[in-house]
Amino acid sequence: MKLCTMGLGYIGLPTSLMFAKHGVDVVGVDIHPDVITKLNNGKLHIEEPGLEEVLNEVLDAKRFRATLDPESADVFIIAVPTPNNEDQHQSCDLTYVMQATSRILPFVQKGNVIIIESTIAPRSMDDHIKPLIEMTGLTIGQDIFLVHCPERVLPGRILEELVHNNRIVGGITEACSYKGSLVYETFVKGEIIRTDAKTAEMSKLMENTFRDVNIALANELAKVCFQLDINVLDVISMANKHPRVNIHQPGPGVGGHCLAVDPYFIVAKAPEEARIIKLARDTNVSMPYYIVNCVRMLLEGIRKPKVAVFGLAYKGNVDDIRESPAIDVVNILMSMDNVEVSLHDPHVQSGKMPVVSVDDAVKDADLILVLTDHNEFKEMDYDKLSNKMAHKMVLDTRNCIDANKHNIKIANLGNVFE
Ligand code: SAJ
Repeated sequence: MKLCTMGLGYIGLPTSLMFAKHGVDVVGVDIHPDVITKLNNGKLHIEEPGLEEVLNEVLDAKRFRATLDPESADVFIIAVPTPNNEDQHQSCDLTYVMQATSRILPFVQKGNVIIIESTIAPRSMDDHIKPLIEMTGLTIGQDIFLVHCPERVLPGRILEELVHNNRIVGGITEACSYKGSLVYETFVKGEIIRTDAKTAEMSKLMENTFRDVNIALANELAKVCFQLDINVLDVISMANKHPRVNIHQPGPGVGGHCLAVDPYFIVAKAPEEARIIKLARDTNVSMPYYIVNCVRMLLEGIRKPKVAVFGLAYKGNVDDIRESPAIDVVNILMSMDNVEVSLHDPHVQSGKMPVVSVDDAVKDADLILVLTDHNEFKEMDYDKLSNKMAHKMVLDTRNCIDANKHNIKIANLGNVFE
């Protein structure tokens, strides 16, 4: 089998490499020449545990190569970004998916399977992608097979989840679903569930929406508890002792290219009905302002305070800063008069943001503000670090540091003003 993947980002690359590892001849296509050069030289442009080893393994076996242009294959996978449009409800921008799909059309032949893995708004397959493919003159379900198989892997655990997660294969026809499922049987050990395209689209969106709404509930609870002088983290751990309750963790907000983006695709399609989903988004978007307010209160009375921000990535142990709430917090802090801000993130390369070493970041700082739960931050000796600070204050917005291990107070969202 030969596979041609369009898009070599956080999803397209690991997926391509996994197919190659399991004997498929893979050509990966990306529009960025520097990405192509790096990958063909065995170097990654993204951070993901274990991935570079697999890249080198499949390069050595000559099962994978990266290139700028698509070519004929048995199976095509489209894994390009679907950002939000800048319209009222932030609907799904299908531009990249349509462009990538158009680019493979000259190479599509009878018998091919075309798979859309990008997350897309409900009905995108039926209303937009199907008509585009039909321009080839080939009959879907007979000559070629079109499916939506949404990716569901968790950054940081992609290699494991690619193999073990269940997969939803939503075909335009039943024959499409069947052909699509055969492709994933190459390496997927989880259940491969066949359905239609629109059910697959909506299921994927609701998975991320479910999580976003639950995090919003935790964030709302944090605000309510703050008003009432109750420790939100204690409340969550008590309530979660109930066998059917699982309140999520409050924090500086929700980031990444999934949870902070996908729920809007549903809202945009049914704004009158999708009210809880929209409110949850608004709550999560408000969290950076809430955090800055906490910071402002902690720094009250200090004439020209310095805040050392620990963590820019949207979550722990990844280098991805897309939609990161930490970036929003930093931007608000930087817009404030008289506040100096230093940035430290061991996973984010300088260039994307002006990050500095831990020592430079904390020197003369009044507050360490932990915004990302990287392992490095959990293991630091804050007593030692605080000796370099003007004031010994730490606010751990992710509740990731063991406060009992330190003499200085490590505040979190539950006890920030105790
Ligand atoms: N977060 C909280 N509180 C929590 C849990 C998470 O504030 O209790 C924050 C994180 O810090 C982060 C954001 O939410 O900023 C999202 O992180 P995440 O780990 O929940 O999810 P992602 O965006 O890395 O990956 C999600 C996953 N979806 C679900 O778990 C339902 C993954 O399986 C999907 O494949 C991925 O989206 C995707 O690509 O759609």
